[in-house]
Amino acid sequence: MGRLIVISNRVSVPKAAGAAGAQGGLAVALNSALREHGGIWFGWSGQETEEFTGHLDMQRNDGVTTATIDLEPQDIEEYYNGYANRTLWPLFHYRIDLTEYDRNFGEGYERVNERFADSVLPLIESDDLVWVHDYHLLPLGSLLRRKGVKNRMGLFLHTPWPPTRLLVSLPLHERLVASMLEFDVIGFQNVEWLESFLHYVQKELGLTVNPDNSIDYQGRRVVARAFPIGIDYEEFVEAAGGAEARAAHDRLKQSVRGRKILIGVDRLDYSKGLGERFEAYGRFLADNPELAARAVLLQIAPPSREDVASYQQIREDLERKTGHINGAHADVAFVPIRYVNRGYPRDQLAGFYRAADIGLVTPLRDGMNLVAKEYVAAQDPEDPGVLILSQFAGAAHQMKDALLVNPHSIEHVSEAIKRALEMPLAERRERHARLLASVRENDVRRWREDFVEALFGPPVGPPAEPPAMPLPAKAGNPAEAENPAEAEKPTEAEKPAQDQTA
Ligand code: GDG
Repeated sequence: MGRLIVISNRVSVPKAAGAAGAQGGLAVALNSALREHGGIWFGWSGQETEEFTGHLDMQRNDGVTTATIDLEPQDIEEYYNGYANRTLWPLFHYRIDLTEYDRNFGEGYERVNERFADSVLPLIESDDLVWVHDYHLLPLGSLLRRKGVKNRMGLFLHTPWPPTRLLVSLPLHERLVASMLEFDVIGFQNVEWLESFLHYVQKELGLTVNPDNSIDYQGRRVVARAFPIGIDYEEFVEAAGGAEARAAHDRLKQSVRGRKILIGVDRLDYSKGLGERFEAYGRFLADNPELAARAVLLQIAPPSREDVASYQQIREDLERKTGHINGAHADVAFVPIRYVNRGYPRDQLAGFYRAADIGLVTPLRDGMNLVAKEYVAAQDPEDPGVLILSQFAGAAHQMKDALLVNPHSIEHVSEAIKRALEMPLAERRERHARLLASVRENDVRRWREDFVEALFGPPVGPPAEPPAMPLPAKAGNPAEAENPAEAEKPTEAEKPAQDQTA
């Protein structure tokens, strides 16, 4: 198997020993894949340069080679803040009301993808596998093909894929999606997004989808499949049992003085449904005065994408809602919502999760949502908390033992909070045990192994040792399979997704 070339918008450089565990699960998984296969992680440094030079900053840390480029201000504005985060992100999260269609954004997006292609091209060797991540880089495969790259290339989309009726509102949508078909493997978080993609390909591009969900396009076969992402289970369970997590757990528990704890942990993003969540909590407080003073909602929401206006808007909106609810329900010695606009180290986060009686994960739309999985992994199996999960998170496909809610219905979420607070221990344990088994089994290692295996592709070529005597022709004898349909049968790796949920 060749080396891996991982390409994503940003690169997570492995920290020196001692800061281990500071990275998120995805970075840890990709770094361990890179250590195993060898290779390079390429992307934007996050730094700005006055004029784009294409200079590659190559570094080797902790067994992983990274290569980064700086971008110029116009690139960042049009590609990152523009097309990626003001056009594709809202559109892919079904928010066409927030989607901005600006021709400059589209041009900036293509220009930066071209810059990515030119910069990474000299790093790719003939039998490398190229693994591209996310909505920032959808046309990258086709640009690399145009520059002569013949390698196996895959794309994994971390976000949802929108329904065709929404996607067609994007100018030049056909061109964008057709460019994706230059990848050999296209991965989605679950079968729902996969089916939306296949629907689009048939309806708008007029292509035929084979029974194994592959698509034949310009003489090549593209495999589309669901690869549900998971967390680094072992690492997270270990973190939750460590000293730092225990200290964070005890600190939080002491501070609430016997009250029940609800926890939310989300990047400050409109897709995460924070406003609706706060309203639902306000409704819960109003409808259940006897329980209201016995619970606290801790919402951790580190700011993100602060240069984009809709993100400034959500911040103001949440501050107003928190003030309103706290004003109505607080007491001299008690505040019902603790809204914290900052991030915490992973180990502390694990301790907070473990201290919480309810994990409140209510995005309006989410590719997967790893917080739901982290919450489950951090619980004490003898006395676990209850996960309340949006039916619109990709994770809901796998986590049917959570209390699944419609995050748009403040009544539904409010009732789920009451039900979770009153849930008997036996039911909590049963639900948690099933959720934990699924989180453990479908972890990030499995995700990346499945993807890399699919990317590696079906075995090719004749058997190394041809039989000495020709065997009599017989149906089903692979050595004799002259029927191309027989030879083209999908391998296990190519078969349609076994989204654990289905
Ligand atoms: C995208 C897709 C998909 C959050 N606050 C802190 C902190 N976090 C960590 C969480 C979790 C991660 O950030 C968030 O992951 P999510 O999956 O919830 O969401 P996105 O950032 O939107 O990620 C999503 C994911 O990609 C993977 O494919 O699941 O659907 O949108 O790991 O723990 N980490 C630390 N401190 C914080 O305060 N250390």
